[in-house]
Amino acid sequence: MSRYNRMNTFPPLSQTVLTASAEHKRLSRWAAAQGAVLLKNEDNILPLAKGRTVSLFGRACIDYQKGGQGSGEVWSYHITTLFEAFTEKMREGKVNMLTYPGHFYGHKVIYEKVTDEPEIPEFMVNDVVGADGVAIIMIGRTSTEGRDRTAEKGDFYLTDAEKALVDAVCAKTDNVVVVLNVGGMIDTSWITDNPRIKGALLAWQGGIDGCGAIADLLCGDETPSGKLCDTFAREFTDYPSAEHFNDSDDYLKYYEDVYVGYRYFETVPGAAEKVCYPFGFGLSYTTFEMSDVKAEQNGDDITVSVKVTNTGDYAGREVAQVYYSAPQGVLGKPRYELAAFRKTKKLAPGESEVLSMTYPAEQMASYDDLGKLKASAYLLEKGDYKVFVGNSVRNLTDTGFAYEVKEDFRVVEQLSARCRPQNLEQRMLSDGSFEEMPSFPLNRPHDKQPDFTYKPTDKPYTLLDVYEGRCELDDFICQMTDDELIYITGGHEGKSFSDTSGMGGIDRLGIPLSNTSDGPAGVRFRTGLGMCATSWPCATLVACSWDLEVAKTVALGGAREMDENNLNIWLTPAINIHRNPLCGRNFEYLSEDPLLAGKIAAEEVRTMQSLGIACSVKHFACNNKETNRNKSDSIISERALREIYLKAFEIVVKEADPWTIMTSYNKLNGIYTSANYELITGILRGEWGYKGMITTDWVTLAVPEEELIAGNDIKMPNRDNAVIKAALNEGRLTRGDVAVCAKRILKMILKCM
Ligand code: BMA
Repeated sequence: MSRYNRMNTFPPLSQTVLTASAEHKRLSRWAAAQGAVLLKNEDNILPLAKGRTVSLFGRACIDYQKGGQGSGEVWSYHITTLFEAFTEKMREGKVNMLTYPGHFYGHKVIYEKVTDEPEIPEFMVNDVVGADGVAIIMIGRTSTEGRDRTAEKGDFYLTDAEKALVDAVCAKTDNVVVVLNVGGMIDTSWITDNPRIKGALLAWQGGIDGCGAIADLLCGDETPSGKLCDTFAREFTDYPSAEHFNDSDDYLKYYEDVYVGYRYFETVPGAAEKVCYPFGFGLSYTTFEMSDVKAEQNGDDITVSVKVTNTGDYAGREVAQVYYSAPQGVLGKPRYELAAFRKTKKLAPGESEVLSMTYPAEQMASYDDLGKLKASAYLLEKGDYKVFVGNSVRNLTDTGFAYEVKEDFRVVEQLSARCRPQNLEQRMLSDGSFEEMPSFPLNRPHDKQPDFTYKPTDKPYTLLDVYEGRCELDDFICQMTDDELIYITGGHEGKSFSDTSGMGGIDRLGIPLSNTSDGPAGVRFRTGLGMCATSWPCATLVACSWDLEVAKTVALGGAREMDENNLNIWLTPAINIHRNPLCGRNFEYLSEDPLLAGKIAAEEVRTMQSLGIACSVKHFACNNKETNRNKSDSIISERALREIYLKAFEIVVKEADPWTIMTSYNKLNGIYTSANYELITGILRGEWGYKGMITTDWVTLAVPEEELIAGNDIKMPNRDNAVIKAALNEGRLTRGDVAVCAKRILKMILKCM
């Protein structure tokens, strides 16, 4: 119970030793190097030969985007620039940098936008050519919560000025390396199609010392080992969700159904050639061979083992990826789906490692939402489920093993229909055609809850009495007045350095206030305090590491900084699916694939909660667009909802038992997620067995009492208590409805003590 006495108190300076420390900066730099993806390396232009002359181009080399904006932005002290990072490498004798570009870009007028790209003097290129040097061009992008990106120049596409820069450099040399400092998918066809660009590193937004990581990678102090967590297509319009992404500010229709990301590009005829860089792809400075491939069934599990050998000249790491290919059957299926993955340790040249990966055969089932075979059931259809292993979805070896289903179909899990759409006219099938969708009714149940009858007492037990076993929680709750129950189901301003509020805080009952703080890239302090924390690599980069150790490192670092600042609930991880490149918050999310997202996030949750820091897995669910996010209705089939958009949450709930989950702002098939009984009590609690606490996002528009009835326990950052009091008095709500929510909040606070 190390925290009880310091909860909701400002930390003494002596306590905050790891926050924004050099040690955490070093760890952040290491993590950033693990998730960068080497897209191109012709003529082995990389790693840079020792002492090679380099010259930096692009205003991003002095204006690095460490992460995205909004609640996910972390205030950090100095962010290393690429110019500084290469200056350090020059001091170490690794490279010889022509230094004036840093001065050139540094002296330009104040840049208005991340994409402002000044015209360069010709001598800047001539000099690097004259020295037989390498021109490194860095392109930066940022995005923010609350606003979506655009499929225009300066966002998904290069600006004319950026294109002119690339053309001016490539006109004189083909020793060109491009670095992408971006938070999400952009057009990469100008890299793929241009032979004069020999090298390309997708470095994402790598946190406080992401540029140090870039320099480590380009100079060979680190070998790239990241793999794409998303498909990079040629044009924005190549994505199946592009056509309708901006149909309306009031709704978002998921017509592409389960065919999102590689599930679309590798399945639907004609889509494959639209891909510049496929899911799971990433080069290394060395080469690897996968051999001794074995796949077998062990009871209900499938185990795949593969020997990975470093056959090249550099130490490096490889990611073994297991995919299955299900029979199309009646329901139709993506051609491949990721089943498991493992990353090798750093292998020296010639060194091997045998990786073994196991997953349950049931994982390959599909959900029959329309009752074509067995309504509302996950089922395996007749035929062979072939198993493959490789190092990207495009580079797979058939293991020769197939999991055979002899019967027409096998029910794996019988559920009930929930969260079905009223007006999704159609949805995509695996051949790219569409089928009509029926309209289903809205459903708003209201359970009868236990009374928790009020038992007044002059000398109430405190929550510490509950914690130390002198009082049962139910008895503790019975001593709470209606007003106290209502009070605890809303957030309250706390005494902390964060800019979000706390949960709990009733002195009469010794309920401490557990303070919250954003966000996925690190602890976000209140703006203007001058307080700084470590900014860790963005979530998308962490996912591209395909390495649970990286997830653990970031989660451990952030949780330690939460703890030493007396903060208890860390509003992370954010695990919505990368459905469309334009979603403004993709930098905070993990992947187009729910298994990769779920496994990475589960490791983060286990890690932070091992320190007694609560997570808040967000935003549950289908927050895949920022425009009008407080009102927009995500309209989606039950199959796509369960198989894709809920799946990462399901993995985290079942494998990591998150203490809190944050519902999203948006509606789901007509009902706000924060007031969606079928989603919260039906699926999350009823089907997955979730026992934790559920918070709204900050300022939701649902009817407050409907949120409590649905099982959304606490309204953040605060609530209008009179509204709930009126609902109680008018019988629209019972004391029990409020008490069961208060109980889950108190159980969470007890875990934080
Ligand atoms: C909301 C959301 C959440 C965030 C919360 C608290 O706007 O963006 O992701 O955790 O604010 O700042």
